[in-house]
Amino acid sequence: MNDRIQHAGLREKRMSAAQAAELIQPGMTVAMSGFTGAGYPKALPQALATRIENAHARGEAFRVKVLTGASTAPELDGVLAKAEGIELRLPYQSDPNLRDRINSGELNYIDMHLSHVAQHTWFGFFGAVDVAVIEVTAIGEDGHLVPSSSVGNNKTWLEQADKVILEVNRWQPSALDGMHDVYYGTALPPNRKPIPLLHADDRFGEPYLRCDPDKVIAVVETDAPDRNSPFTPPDATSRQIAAHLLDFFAHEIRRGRLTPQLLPLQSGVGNITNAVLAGLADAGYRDLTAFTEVIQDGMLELLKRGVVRVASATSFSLSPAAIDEFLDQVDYYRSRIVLRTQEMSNHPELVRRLGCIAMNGMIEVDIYGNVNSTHVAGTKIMNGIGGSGDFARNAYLSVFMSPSTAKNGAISSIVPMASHVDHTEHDVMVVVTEQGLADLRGLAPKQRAQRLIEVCAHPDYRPMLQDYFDRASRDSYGKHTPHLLGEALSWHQRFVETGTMRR
Ligand code: 0RQ
Repeated sequence: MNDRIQHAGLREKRMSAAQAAELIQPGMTVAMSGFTGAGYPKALPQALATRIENAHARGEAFRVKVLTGASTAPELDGVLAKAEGIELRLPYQSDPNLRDRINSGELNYIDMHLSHVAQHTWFGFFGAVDVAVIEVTAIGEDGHLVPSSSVGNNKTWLEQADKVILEVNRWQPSALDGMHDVYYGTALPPNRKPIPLLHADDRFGEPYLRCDPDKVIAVVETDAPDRNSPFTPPDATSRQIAAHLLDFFAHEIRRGRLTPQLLPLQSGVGNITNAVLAGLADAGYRDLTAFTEVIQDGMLELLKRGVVRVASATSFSLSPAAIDEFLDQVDYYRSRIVLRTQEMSNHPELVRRLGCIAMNGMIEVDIYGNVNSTHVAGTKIMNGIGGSGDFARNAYLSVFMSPSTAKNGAISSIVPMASHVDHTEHDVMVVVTEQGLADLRGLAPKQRAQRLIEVCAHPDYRPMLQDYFDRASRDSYGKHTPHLLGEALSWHQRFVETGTMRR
């Protein structure tokens, strides 16, 4: 392992995860690496969970505040949630155990824009960061850190934390060296300067993370894989949604509003976006660019085929087969992939400058175009807003996609009033379901409602939505954005009470 830890002083700080976990005390704010199941610490959180469980068994209180880049894995969020060891969590999660505990009210969860996390930490909004726990691929002789499969907020965590625990993960390919671009030119207002990025693949930072070796209190060696799940082929509904979106792109090219190279793509994670990416390849697109958060198997495939020329992201979340492919052609991919801090990958200034095409999933949209990405029935968190808001508000085109129903048709994804709003009507340009694509640009609220009902709603719910809209248009207190206030959320109430939105 010494080839991975070249700094002599840091080699001396090696210890077991259990020993390192002893250095974390109740109530501490612990900032961890990790973004979409990539680059999270593998050993320390499990050892910390054991320490917490032992403390609880002795009747002692022990919880910590956990800050990350985005979602992690069972070995981090899962074990700490099960140990009842989390007091506060931010900014994004997707772990079933943690989700249940958040929804049972056991802990506080702050769901926030991913681009905001670093700056809010610098502004002091979360208080002091006691310990950073950061996975790296290697430590250089001068103490520089080769990041692992995600960069996330690691730059900020390393700078802001009082103490640092490093996990050096031998499983992470040393070929990652050179793929990262960590920008150290950020400043606090009012001293900020323009960020020098003009193209998706511009490099304007450093390949390594800086770290003061004196702050490092432990170095833990690991050899464990990321939470990489195999790629599932898109289902029929996803393929229909993708087909509508591809028709729309072709239409926009014909109208001269897009070129055949489109604009830098941001795509969320999941089945639908995978289908869109696959569809782009099949439709013959070439030389596209991606300015996004996560590079998954689908994006790697597009890079391989030349459909996408370059991709910028903050996380590299691949299945085992895709990792083999990456290692096989590592020089090819290294020249085409840039991994940045999430502060940069999701930066509103850059998204606006590049004119990204943002494509994200949603839970529901209301007839006026307000999108709920996070809360089922307005109260139960699914994952979080993630980066969708960073991109949607600033994109050239912001697209939200979902099947028109959920839970075998018991829920309509088009509702009279969104039960929680993550993206307001002002940030939502295009809505796609398997039924069709509604282009809401240039439409006033009542026009948007009619379009969404006609084009996107499932036929089973379309008459109910039309009936609501017609009565609201007649009886609403105000007629600009007509609503029947006593009825607007009744669909959700009916679902909570009966398990279906159907009457
Ligand atoms: O739940 O698995 O229990 O059945 O939500 O839904 O249809 O599989 O779609 O995986 O794309 O997720 C909005 C959650 C969609 C996701 C959301 C239930 C549905 C299922 C998943 P089950 P699908 P997806 C980049 C950008 C916010 C973050 C974001 C998301 C589960 O896209 O988290 O965009 N987005 N980040 O049954 C009740 C509804 C529902 C519903 C779906 N109306 N009511 N349940 N579901 N619609 C990534 C990052 O930022 C890191």
